[in-house]
Amino acid sequence: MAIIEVVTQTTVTIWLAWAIAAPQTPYAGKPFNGQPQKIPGRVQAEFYDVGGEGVAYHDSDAVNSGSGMLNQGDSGLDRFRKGEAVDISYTKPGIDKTIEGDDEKAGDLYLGWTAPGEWVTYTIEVEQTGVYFVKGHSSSRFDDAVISLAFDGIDKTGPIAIPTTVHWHKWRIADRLAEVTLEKGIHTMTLSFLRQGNMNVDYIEFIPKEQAVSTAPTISPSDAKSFDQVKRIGRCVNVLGYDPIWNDPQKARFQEKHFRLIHEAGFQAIRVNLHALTRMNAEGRLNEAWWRTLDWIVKNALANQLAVILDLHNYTDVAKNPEAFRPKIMAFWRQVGEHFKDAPDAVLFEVLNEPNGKLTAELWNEYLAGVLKTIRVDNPSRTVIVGPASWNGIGSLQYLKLPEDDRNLIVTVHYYTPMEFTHQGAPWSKSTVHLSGVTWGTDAEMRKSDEDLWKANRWARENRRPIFLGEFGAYDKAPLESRLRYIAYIARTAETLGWAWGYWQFDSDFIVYDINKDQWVEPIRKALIP
Ligand SMILES: [Ca+2]
Ligand SMILES: [Ca+2]
Ligand SMILES: [Ca+2]
Repeated sequence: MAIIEVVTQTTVTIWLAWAIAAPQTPYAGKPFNGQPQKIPGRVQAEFYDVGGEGVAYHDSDAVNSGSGMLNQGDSGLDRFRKGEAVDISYTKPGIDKTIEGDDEKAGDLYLGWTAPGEWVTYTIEVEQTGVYFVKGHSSSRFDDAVISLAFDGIDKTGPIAIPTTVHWHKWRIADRLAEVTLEKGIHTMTLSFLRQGNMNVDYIEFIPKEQAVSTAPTISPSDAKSFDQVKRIGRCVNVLGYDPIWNDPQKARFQEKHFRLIHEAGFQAIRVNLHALTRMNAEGRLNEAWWRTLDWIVKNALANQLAVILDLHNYTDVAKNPEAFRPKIMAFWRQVGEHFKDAPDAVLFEVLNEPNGKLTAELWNEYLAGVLKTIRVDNPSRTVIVGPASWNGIGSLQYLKLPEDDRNLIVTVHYYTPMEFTHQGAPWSKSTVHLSGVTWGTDAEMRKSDEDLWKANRWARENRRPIFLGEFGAYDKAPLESRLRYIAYIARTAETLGWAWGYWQFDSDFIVYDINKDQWVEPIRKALIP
C-alpha cells in the first residue's frame, strides 16, 4: 500500500493495468492437456492454460458465450471447454471467409467475445533462443483493436494494433505483428486485450526471423509504381463533371478554396470528369478556354497535395456511336498527353469512364490498346487508369485485355449494387426511379457486397493489377442512415483490400459537399473519412 500512496495518478493507472494483465506469481496455471505449446510454431488461442479465472485467464463474465451457448450441438467443437469463462467458438462453412473472399478452413477453434482488460495465459516451450516474427490469424470488427504479449509477466511487444477485417467472420493472417526475442526454455505467455476487443483469435504464430525474412512476399519492382500510385490516390472524390465552369468560368460553382477544403477533409485525390469530346471543333481540337480551366484545376489540385485523375467522361455519347467518337478519343489523348507530358506523377490519365452500349468488351479492348499506344508516346512513365466494359462492372473484368508488359496501369471498377437501393428515385434510372424507402445493411446484403468486391480482388491478384474503385455511392433520395452504412461499408472494405476509392461525387448529386450552403454534408464526409 505504501508504494501506491507515494506514486502519481498516472503511475497508479499503469501499475493497475500491469497488475490486471499479469498472471499471479508464482504462476499456478498448468498447460492445457499437460503439454506446453511449442515455439517456433503456432500457439492456439483456445488451448489456454488450466487454472481458472484470475490464474490462467481473466474474462469479463462467467459464461462461455460460444461453447454451449452459441454452439448448442453435441460435438467436441460445440462443447469445447464450455464450463469455463473464456469464450470459444469455431469456424463454420459459408460463414467464415478470408479477407480475399475465399472460404476459411472450417472447424478451427478460436477465442472470441474479447473485451478490453481480458487476458489469457499459455505455457509455452521455446525450442531455440532467438528473434521471432509474430504472426496472427485473427479477425477484427474495428480498426482500433490493440493487444499485447507478455512473457513471464514482462510485456515484450508493447501495444500491437490489429488490422481490421471489417467483420468478425472475415479473417486474415497478419504477418508482422511484432518482433520478440525469446530464450530457450519453458515460459508463460500472456495475451492481453488492451483496447476495443471485438476480435477473434485463432492462433498466434512465431517464426524465426531468418526464416521469415527469406520468405517475405514482394511486389516486383516493375509492378511497384502502380501499387504506390494506388496508395497515393487513397481516398478520392469525383469533381467538376457537371459544373457550369466549362461553359463560363464566371458561373463556376467549384471555387479555388474547394481544393483546400477537399485536402483538409482528408481526401488525397480528385477525379475530374471531363466531357471533352463534345466540346471539340471539327478538327478535333479543344479551345483555349477549356485548356485554361483544366490547367487551373490541375495547378490548384497539385498545390493542395491532391493527386488529380483526368477522366474522359463522354461515356454516354461514345456508347451510342463508338466509331464516330473513336478519332475524337484518339485526338483527346494525343492533345492531353502532349500537354501534360512534363506533369508530375500525381497527374494520372483515365482512358474512358464506363464503356457500355455499342462499345462492346471486344471493341473496347481494341480502342484502349490504341489509346495506350498514343499516351505512351509522350508519357512513357505516366500511370494510366483503365476499367472493364459494361459500365466498369466487376463482372466484365474477365474480358478486359491489357498489355502484359505495361505494368504502370491501375484497373478501375465502379460499384452501385444493388441498384434498387443506390439508384432509388434517380430520374435517369428507369427501372428504379419509382422506388423509395429501400434500405441497405442486412448481413445478407453485406455478404453480397463482399462477394462482389472480393471477386474483383481475386482477379486483381491473379493479374497483378492494383484496383481503384473509381465510383460508388447512393443517390440522395435513399434513406440517409442506409446511405451512410453503405458508403462506410464499401469504403472500408475497399481499404481493407488495399484499393483506392473515389466517391461519387462532390457536387451536383450524391453530394458530399453542399455548395449552396458552402459546407460539407458532414454525415457523408464522416462515413467516407471517419
Ligand atoms: Ca465469457
Ligand atoms: Ca470474453
Ligand atoms: Ca485455433
